Amino acid sequence: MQWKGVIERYRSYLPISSETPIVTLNEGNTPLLFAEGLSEKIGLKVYLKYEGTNPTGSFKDRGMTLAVSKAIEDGAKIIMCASTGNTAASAAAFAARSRRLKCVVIIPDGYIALGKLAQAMAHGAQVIAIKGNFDDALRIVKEITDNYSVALVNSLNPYRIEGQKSAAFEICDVLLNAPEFHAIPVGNAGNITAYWKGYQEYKRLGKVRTKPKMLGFQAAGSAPIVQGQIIKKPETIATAIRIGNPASWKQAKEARDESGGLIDAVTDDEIIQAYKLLAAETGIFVEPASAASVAGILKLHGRGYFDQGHGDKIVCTLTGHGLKDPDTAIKNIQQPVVLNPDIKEILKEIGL
Ligand code: AN7
Repeated sequence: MQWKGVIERYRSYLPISSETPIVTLNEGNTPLLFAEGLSEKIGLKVYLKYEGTNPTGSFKDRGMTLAVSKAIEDGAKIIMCASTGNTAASAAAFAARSRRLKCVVIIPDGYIALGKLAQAMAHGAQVIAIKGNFDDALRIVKEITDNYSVALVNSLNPYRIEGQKSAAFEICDVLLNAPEFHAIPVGNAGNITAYWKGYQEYKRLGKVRTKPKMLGFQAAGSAPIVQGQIIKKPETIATAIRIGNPASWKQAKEARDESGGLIDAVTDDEIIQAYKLLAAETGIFVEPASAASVAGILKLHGRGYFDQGHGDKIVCTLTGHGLKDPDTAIKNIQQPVVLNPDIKEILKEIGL
């Protein structure tokens, strides 16, 4: 039977009625891949939840199907978000899919990856770039959506969190329990909030016996939760998580503390190393922000954090596809050699 998206699959766990018009791109049902090399390195069973196979190439589609369906049910004509790129791409696609919503996105000029900008534009969103960062954009979008009849589809919208919790359900449905640890990049902190909600609900309903320790990772130059203060000028190569004042800050700390986990920072160098390792050794191409979860567990392994955990399972969410950000890929990976169309030259280069 064809997969029909996260609302159809998890309808009874979601605030959906028979009246809700469902807008879906058949998102979700993403692969959970065992990572042999990483498991050997770390001494736990490492699984990768690869969200890059969602229709717009990131986890945002899980929440957007719900946010957009509910916006239409509530009579909205226009949806709006601030975005470091992926939310914009997803909102634009679902608005197009609905065939009735106008979509407006506000992005930080010069700091969104090329693929995401291309998506938002291709799907016909109105794209407004501001001379400011994501936090400035979100402040403006909140003010507009508070005062005009425009639906906010950032993760402050509770339906976004409801949809995104489906990723935790999928993991539990495959592993037949929760993993011992769950590692995840943290930007605006909606996703760590959503996963923790999903895991808690499955535990409460008796679908799983345990809950994971939540391990969140921010980029070192954009780590307000780790530093305990707003970062006015966040910086990182991982533009998706270049956020200095996360909307779900409080909920992220609750996820960390209630689960007995942690939120730590990883440097851009650590992110790029993990990014290259994933591409070269697991066959999974992610965008830089996504590699923060793997960079994070490698860092924790380095300081002996997992030493007691042999045999345990850890799931890393890989939030978005590598093709989102071709510039970073080309800058950080070896360039092709250019040769004449001469078979001898080419054989020599290959070493045959
Ligand atoms: C690939 O699109 O905030 O902690 O505006 O695109 O839930 O914010 C994106 C965030 C991780 C962080 N990985 O998730 C946006 C936006 C990728 C992302 C995050 C984002 P949250």
